[in-house]
Amino acid sequence: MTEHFPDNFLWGASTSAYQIEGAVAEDGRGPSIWDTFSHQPGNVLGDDTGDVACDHYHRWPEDVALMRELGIGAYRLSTAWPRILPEGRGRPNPRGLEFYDRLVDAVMAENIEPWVCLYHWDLPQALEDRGGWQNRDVASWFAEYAAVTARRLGDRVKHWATFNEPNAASVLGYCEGKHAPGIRGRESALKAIHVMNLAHGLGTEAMRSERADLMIGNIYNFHPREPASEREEDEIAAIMLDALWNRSFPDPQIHGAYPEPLAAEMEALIQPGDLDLIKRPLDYFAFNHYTRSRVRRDPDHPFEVGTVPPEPGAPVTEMGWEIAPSAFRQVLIEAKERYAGEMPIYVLENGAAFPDVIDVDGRIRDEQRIAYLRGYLGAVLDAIAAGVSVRGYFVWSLLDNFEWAFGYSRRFGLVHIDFATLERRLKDSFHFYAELAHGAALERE
Ligand code: IFM
Repeated sequence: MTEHFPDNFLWGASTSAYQIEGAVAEDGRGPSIWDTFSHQPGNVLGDDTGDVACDHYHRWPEDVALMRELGIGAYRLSTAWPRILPEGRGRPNPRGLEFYDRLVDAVMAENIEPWVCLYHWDLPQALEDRGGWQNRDVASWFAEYAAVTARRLGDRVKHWATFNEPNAASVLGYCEGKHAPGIRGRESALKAIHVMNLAHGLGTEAMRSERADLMIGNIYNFHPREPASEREEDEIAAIMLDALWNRSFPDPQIHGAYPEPLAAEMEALIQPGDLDLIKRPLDYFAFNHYTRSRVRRDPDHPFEVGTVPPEPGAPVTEMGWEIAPSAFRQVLIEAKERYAGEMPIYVLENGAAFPDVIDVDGRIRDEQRIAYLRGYLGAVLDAIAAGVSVRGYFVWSLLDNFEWAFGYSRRFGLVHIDFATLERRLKDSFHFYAELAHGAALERE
């Protein structure tokens, strides 16, 4: 069976600054928490760092040409806060702003709409030294950064996101210590969640004061969490992890309240007026989705939550993430019912890591990635048929890149990167996606 996506469906691809740019000490960029974290031995697989990454900072013309060939209508990038404000605040770095200026112009010259996300996890180290996301002042400094960036690019960039997956940045970075800045704790996590929520609200207002015509959102991550057993302790853990991971940002930002299992503890951090600041009208509803998981009580975790591997025999990606397109359809339906209402919905990341092999003829036959995309795009069509107004889908990712604590060992790209030579090579999934972006119907199984 083949099925077409609606006319005007937006096909996109996403990346983020630290994962692709490299050039970490060039043109006045300051260090970020990921520079510090990745240079501490043992934090990242193979002790990989983002020092060079895909060298996109120098090779962006080649990458923009790839975008044109892919046929996408939109490209989502993130700006690096430490490139624009090396100290996190104060005087902007003209060379940092010029880089994004040139990139935005080049993308637009190919009739591709740039979507800009302000925070994809690379907090300036100078601000971490002042308490990072546990310090309320960082929310105001984020708003200054948002204003500077919107002032410079807002004449051309219309779609903005304050944060990408603030849940991952706060939970992995300030609760589990698996990501920068490597902090573990319950109070640190709650503080980071609240300060990031404040930053979203203040940043949104700051951008609106710069220009009234911007479309502003936040990019959540939805990952269904089911109890691993019928034991009460696992059911409680699943409710807690659902609140922490799926709801701690959209609930206050859209409904003005923290979800139940966190609300009482959050009281201590909330100052008068905070929830009004956080709840700002959004112009579109965006989220990322990859998988679902099963939850059990883990007494060693700051929130006593943990996950268990998928059922034996369930299909998984190289991340060990279950491949379950039906869960994606359900997530899209719930996103509309619980949060988006009449707002247009965009999936701003979805994709899969698999061990790619370059065949002797030079081709990368990444059938597993194509099958994953086929299944998940089918779920998008099913959700549209069920009345969910999904307006666009952005694949993660355009390029293989620095996959955080996994370094370069996990490849999500449609374009293969040889990290020794930085040569770009199109995978079969690139051609699959290009056909869809050029208007082909999706062949469904
Ligand atoms: O690579 C990440 C990205 O930075 C945020 N969302 C999930 C992706 C895959 O893990």
